[in-house]
This record gives sequence, structure tokens and C-alpha cells, in this order.
Amino acid sequence: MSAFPVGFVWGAATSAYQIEGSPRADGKGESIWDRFVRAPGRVRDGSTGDVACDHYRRWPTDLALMASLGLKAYRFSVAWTRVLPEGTGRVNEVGLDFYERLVDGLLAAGIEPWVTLYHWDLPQALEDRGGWPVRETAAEFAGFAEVLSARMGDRVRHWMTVNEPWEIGFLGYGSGVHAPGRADLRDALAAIHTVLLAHGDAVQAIRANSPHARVGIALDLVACYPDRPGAQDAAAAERMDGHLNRWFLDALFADGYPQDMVALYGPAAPAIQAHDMEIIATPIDFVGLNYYYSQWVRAARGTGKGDSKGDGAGATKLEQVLRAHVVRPHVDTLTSLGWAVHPEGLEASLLRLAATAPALEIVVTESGAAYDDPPTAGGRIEDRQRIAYHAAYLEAVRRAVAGGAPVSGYFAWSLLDNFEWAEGYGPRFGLVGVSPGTQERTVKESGRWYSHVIEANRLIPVEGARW
Ligand code: IFM
Repeated sequence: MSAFPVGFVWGAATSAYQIEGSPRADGKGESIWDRFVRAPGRVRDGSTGDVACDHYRRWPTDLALMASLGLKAYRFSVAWTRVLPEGTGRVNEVGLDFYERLVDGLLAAGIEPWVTLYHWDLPQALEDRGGWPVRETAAEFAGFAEVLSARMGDRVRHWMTVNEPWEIGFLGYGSGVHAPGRADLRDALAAIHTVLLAHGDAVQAIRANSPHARVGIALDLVACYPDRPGAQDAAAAERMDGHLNRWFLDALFADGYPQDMVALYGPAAPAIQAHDMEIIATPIDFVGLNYYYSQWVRAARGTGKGDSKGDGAGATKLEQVLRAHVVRPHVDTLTSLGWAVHPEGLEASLLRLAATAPALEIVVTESGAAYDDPPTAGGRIEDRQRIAYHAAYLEAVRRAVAGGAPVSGYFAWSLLDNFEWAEGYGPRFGLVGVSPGTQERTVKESGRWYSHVIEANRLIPVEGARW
């Protein structure tokens, strides 16, 4: 099977709230997720990230695991409130020390640290002052980027500002499924605008402290396909694409927010001040793509204003505004979360990124699948479906590279089974299993397979093999 480019970055990813635990240790401040999980009914199994993978205390074990897998890079996020407990002002040196030790440990093990500044855990103190919908939060984020890059910019060469701005806005402030649990379309779009401003400001702060650093952003794109032939579903898929993908791609890499979507959002569209779009479009060194599934879209009636005369029963306000809704996937292969396994969508999205931002390096900063991983005799976790998923998505990466997309790395989501936000601990994405009771780590078959792929720098056959 064909090899990947020389120097291809093979990694695995995690995020702070999903693995660290120890929410109040060593002076850490409260984040919106620390607060959110305590409200009844917010998390499916009633669980919290209070312990998670206990990574804050067990990081040396996890580092040894990464080394044993042969990872070349590790993508993790920094909990803002470990470093700045109130989000701004006083620096908590002990919190900073934790990340410094981790970075130094990774470097000593030959594993390149890829640091994400924001993976959804806004300081509660900043949420109390209005959160992401408030412009001032962008300046506070730039302050956080400044503190972190001043301390670690001599060693960390790869930074991602924010992870998945769509989720931050629409899940946190639009549907309220994620922290802080607010539900207002206008707030969601305002939050995304501030997040993108924060991204641009942070790029500049990092560059000032670390001129040789490579800085990017992690976007989650979703390829959207019409459900049925004909103009109506095609237009609906186009609107969904505008909502999920173009809003971000045009703002970061083209002429600003797409005008058709601005018109569709109407009064909910964000207020834009002079120079905002220049800040958002601050040049970056790479774009991270988080890719999991594709979607099929059907046209729906709607008023465009989100009133009760839209699609009728069951349609969310957003579906009414978009006049589109997502239907059953056109593939049979689904993960345990019901996500469509569709490597063609990844390939298409990589080629699209390459066309949208020519010459910009692309890195798959997340991809992975939740499966139930039934235990087998002897304690092995024979997660063949996860191997098949990664093999198919990596093959899609290879096709995109052959088609001209400059993809330079792949980070499996996730290193460890962890806290999957509002879904709790049910969905397991890890290459390494974590037993919630004992915290015992078990390298899954997929972890062993991935390790062989890394060593060979090429896909190795899945069928009939044992690792
Ligand atoms: O677990 C999440 C991660 O935090 C962000 N990207 C998607 C993953 C799977 O849902």
C-alpha cells in the first residue's frame, strides 16, 4: 500500500476537560463545564469530568503510553482556568508548571507537542461577564495566549487557537446542549464572531512571542449532500454547507461572511466593526481539519424568521431559518453515535480546503469513531471497527494528497477513552481503553495497529492481521 509523505505527522489528540480531572487542584478556577455538568439532566449518564482519565495526576503514565505507541506528536489543550483561574489577571504558576512539565516530558520522549489554547472550557468568571457573545472576551483570550506563549513559546512549535468554533457557538449558545447551556441564535452567532476575533488576536500574540511557531485553527467541516435529486434539496444542502462550513472558510480565507448566509440569519447576524474581518483573516500557517461524518440534507419549509409558521412540529428554530434539515445518512456504516462513516466526505473536504486556501498546510487534527468495544477473553480490546474506520479515513487522506492537497499530518481522536461532553462516558473513541473505576489503561487493537502504521509510514492491511 502507498506510503504517506516523508515526515508525515502521526499523532493522537485529547482535550483538557475530557481527560484531566482534578477540577479544583492547585488553584484551578471554575470553568463553564465544571459548572454545567452539575446542573441536572445536562449530561446523559449524569457524569462529570471531575475525575475523567485522571490525567492531571497520571500524565507520566500517559506519556509512557504515547511513547510505547511511537506517536510523533500529541495534541492536547490547556485548561484556561488552570493558568488564569479568573480568566484574566492573576497567573496561577502551579497550573502553568503542569503544562510545562508535560511539554518538557513530551519533548524528552521525542513527541512533538501540538497545543490547543481553547477546547471549550471558558472560565466561568468570563461567562459571568457575558461569555463568548461579548466582544471583550476576545481580548481576554489574547491575554491567555500571551501568557502561555511567553512561557512555552521557546519549546512549543505548533499552536492551535480554538477548537471547532461552530460547536462553541451553536452547541454552547445556540441549542444549549453544551456549556454554558444558553439557547439563542443571536448569541450563537455573536459567540462565533468573538471566537474568530479571539483566534486572530491570539495568532498575533503567539507570533510576537514565538516568531518561528506554526499557528493554526481546528475547524470541523461536514460535507453536505442533497437527500434527493432536484433543485430543492440541492439548495438546502448548499444552505447547510453555508451554515456549517462556508461561514468559517469565507471569514478566515476569503472576503468575509457569505452574504447569502448573512441574509438568511437576518437580525441574528453578528454586528461587525471596522477591521474585524481583517483580524479574523490574520494569516495562519496551517489549517486543522476535524472530520468525523458527512450529512444528507432535505429542504424544509420555513419562514426564515424562526416563527411558529415554519416547518411545523419538530423543527428547531435553526432548521426553520435554514429551511433545511438533516436526514438519515445514505450509508449503512454508522458509529455508536449514529455518525455516518464516510471517508469520501473527508477526501472532499481536504480537496476543498486545498482549493479554498491554496498553499496552506492542512493537518487532520481530529478523526475517530465511537464504538462499544466489547471486552474479550484475556482482557484484550479487539476493536476491529475502529481499525477499519481509521484505515478508511487514512486512505481518504492519501487520495487527497495524491489529488494535490498538502496534508501533512493525522491526529487520531482520541488517545484515551474519555468524557464525551453531554454524552458522558458512553461513547468510547480511544486507541487506549480507560476503565472508569480503576483507571487501568489497555492499549486496544486499534492502538497496536496505529503504532505499526506509524512505524511503516504506510497503511498496513487490516484483514487477517493481529497486533
Ligand atoms: O470529543 C469531541 C472533541 O472534543 C471535539 N471533536 C469531536 C470529538 C468527538 O465528538
